[in-house]
Amino acid sequence: SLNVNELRRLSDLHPKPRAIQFQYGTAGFRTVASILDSTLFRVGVLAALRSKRLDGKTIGVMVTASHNPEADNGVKLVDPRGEMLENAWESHATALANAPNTPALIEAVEHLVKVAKIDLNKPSRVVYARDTRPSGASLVRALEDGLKAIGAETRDAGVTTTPVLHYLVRAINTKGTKDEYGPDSEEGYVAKLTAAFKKLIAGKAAIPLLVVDCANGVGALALQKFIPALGNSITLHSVNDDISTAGALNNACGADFVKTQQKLPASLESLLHPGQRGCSFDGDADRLMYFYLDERGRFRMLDGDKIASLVAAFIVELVKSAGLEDKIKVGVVQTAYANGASTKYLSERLPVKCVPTGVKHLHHAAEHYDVGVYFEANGHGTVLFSPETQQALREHQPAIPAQLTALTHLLNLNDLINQTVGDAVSDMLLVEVVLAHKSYSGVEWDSLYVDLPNRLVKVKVANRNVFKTEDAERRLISPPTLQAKIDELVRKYEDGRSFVRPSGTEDVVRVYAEARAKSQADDLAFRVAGLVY
Ligand code: NG1
Ligand code: ZN
Repeated sequence: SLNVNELRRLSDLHPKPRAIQFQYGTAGFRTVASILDSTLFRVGVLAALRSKRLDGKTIGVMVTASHNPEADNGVKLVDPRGEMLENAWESHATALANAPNTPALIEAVEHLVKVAKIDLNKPSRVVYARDTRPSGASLVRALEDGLKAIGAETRDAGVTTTPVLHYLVRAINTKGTKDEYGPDSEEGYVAKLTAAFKKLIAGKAAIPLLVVDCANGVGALALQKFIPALGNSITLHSVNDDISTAGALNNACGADFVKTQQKLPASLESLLHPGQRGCSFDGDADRLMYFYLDERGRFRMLDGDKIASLVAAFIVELVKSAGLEDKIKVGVVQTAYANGASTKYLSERLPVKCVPTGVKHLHHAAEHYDVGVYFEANGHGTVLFSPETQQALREHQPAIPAQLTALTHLLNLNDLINQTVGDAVSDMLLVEVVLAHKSYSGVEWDSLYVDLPNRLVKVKVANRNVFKTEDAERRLISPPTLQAKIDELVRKYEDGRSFVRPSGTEDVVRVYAEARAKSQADDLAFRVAGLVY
């Protein structure tokens, strides 16, 4: 049963700051680190209870604020298969986080135990990790108190990336079963991915040196583990790998900087020569942006949409070469932020679905395909091979040697790709495999289609909750007359498209616009922003 005294004693050590409302959003709880102590404690309680609800399966907790400023932090829960927390429990998380004091928290916990039918006698297991943020260590102590209050068995995965934590959760829960996902350690993960990578590029021309911007975050630590394991299969030059200087994290570097500023971090300027490519991770290494300098030294960005297009086309080819095109259908999932040119390119080749922002939506939609490729334009994404597809690959009897080669590549891709959540390292190796197979440089990859110029702006509004959307966030239903005004504006621009949605991670409304020319995209974005303001 619930040890109320212990819960009370520990909760009193982590009082909730008054007058603050927390919300479990698309990225879990995320805000300035200094107000998160009580939330971490309560997430510990919740994670331990969720594990009991799921018969002692291991639940994950990741402490990170990803690409957000160093002073922020956040926390999200990972379900047993390595996926995002089930929807219904997001509101339980919000309810616990907002209980004003210890008695109210105890009441909320007792209520949750009842409505969610939690058997408190079940075991409870939780694995947790954090990124390199200075606030992480003390927030993890608050989390540990919450886990202790419920009596969970815990495993501290230390300082590591978000995708490694997701992988660990799945690996732990499948250990010793027929669905075993891989060794349940970070070393095991590195070994699994690097072995697959080496097989995939065997016999291909040497890969040119790749510059990797680690955003001065935990991706730098991950790379330090991958580089020796990769040996001479690829040479990675890690930059922005300073995880000890205060204020360096995500500062003027990293995937979010590259995507939003559409320019090369100054710290990379002297490192790239014309023709050479590089890539940027975000602060917890689950986003990846590529770029290269053209022959005139101009910066060219290869974002999540370009990655999706490259990878999806490659997998379609392999499926065909393996003689499996009747059995295995490849589909792509995007959000409204996908560049219109990418959607056009992809739709002409395979099924494409648009879903609301947030990895959980993309992930779930991708699960409906035999092979589902999903990427957000900002570089977060991965590829999912359905269980039936994996079985079909294992059982397929190739008729000719070329089919065997393609089949082997598909099986190795299944190992190379982190199928719990997007991983910048795994995605980077995936991109390099495709480029090696296609003998593409950045130029050929870039020329799959030409991005429509676009502009993303944020607008601070009094209350972002009055903005309600439909059609995968592409249209507003509230405030009532706004969408008609946006439509009227958009009609004036060649290839114009614009939409407005409330952010799930910041207290702002985002306005996206694209059009035939850059000046038009900027103009449209600012005029729509003017309507919103
Ligand atoms: P919000 O703040 O809801 O726009 C941002 C990103 C999402 C996703 C989440 C989670 C954009 C425009 N939005 O969400 O794609 O990555 O953060 O990190 O990039
Ligand atoms: Zn991230």
